[in-house]
Amino acid sequence: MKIQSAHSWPILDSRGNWTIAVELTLSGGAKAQAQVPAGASTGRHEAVALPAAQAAANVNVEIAQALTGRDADLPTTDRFLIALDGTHDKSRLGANALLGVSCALARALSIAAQQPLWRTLRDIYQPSRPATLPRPMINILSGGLHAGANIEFQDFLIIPNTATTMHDVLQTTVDIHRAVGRTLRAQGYVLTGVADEGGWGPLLPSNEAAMDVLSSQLEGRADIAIDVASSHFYENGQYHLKREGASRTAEGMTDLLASWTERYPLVSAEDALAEDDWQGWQTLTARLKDKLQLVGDDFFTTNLTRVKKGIETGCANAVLVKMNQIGTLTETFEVLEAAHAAGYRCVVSARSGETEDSFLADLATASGAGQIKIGSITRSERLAKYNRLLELERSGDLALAGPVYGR
Ligand code: 2PG
Ligand code: MG
Repeated sequence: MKIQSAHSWPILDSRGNWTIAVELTLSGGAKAQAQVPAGASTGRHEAVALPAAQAAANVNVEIAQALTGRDADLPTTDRFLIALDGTHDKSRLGANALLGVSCALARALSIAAQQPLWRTLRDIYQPSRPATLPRPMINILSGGLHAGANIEFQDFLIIPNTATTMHDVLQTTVDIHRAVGRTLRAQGYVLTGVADEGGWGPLLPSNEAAMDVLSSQLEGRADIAIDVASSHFYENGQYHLKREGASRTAEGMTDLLASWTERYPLVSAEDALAEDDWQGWQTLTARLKDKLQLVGDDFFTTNLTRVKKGIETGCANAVLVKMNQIGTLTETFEVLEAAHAAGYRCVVSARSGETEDSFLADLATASGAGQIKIGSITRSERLAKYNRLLELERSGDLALAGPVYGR
């Protein structure tokens, strides 16, 4: 099978920013689209997304010309595009242009093979690892860059660890999301809508207040995960918690998390320290790796070189995997493979600027990553993925991954 044509055009994402859609047609007639997400709290080491119009033009002219007539093999195409771009960060053609092509090709191949997307991805990249429905960590309260910096920490999430089906995971989430909303209103917080990922974004006095409200509504049905997204309030060696009028060193942040593991059912912490605070991460990991899943997002940026360095230096014990941080599916699966081989866990993640594309649900399932982070249950760009997971569950072939606890 050959690639027959590639087209791209600008579309809007969930924040009303322009991103791109890509459509690929194969010689057998299979045709598929993919849509590319975008972050707000982006890591400094992410591959570079170009403005949508420019990325779309690159697909329509240079990439379309280069790909037409080539074999429709996914890893070969990804490597060809990486070489065609020629930069270390995909800044010439755009990581968004490359990812759109990569995902549209995967989907076109699955259509040609008449099988679900997750099976095609698994057959290409992970033939020996069992596919599973990922257990979601789901945003209930938001802060940081996703909620007008009301508090500094970005995500307060639940992991419905007692649920045994995706349906139960989501029912638990609906119950807790509503209960937290009611509690906030009862405590006098004004809720005028939801934050970028569908969680509540109230003007709380401190990060700890968010932990108090959330933990009060769990009823033993879920544990807590947080995304500190700390690079965004780190300056000159200090983590500045403006809302509570305090600053902490890396050690002070580690002390705070250690105390939270004693007081709350906290099992996972993402980007607890900043993206280049390697020394801080080493100490944090040495101290808390047996109690917490310590996830690197901006810290790793789904970049194989950074993940390998983290493994070698004993930093973190889990990787947040975002395909647009690196720009191709082939490199995304390389990171998953390296993490798994080292015993690091993986959380496949959406971006805060999302589209109605459900690709991520199939990616997480195919990879056997075991965990997914998509956002909350009140916005359709998130529900596209959750509802796809429900559809996959219905097929009966896939089990829900086990509960997630700290280590
Ligand atoms: C994160 C993501 C998703 P963004 O930090 O993990 O929540 O946010 O896409 O803005 O980087
Ligand atoms: Mg993050």
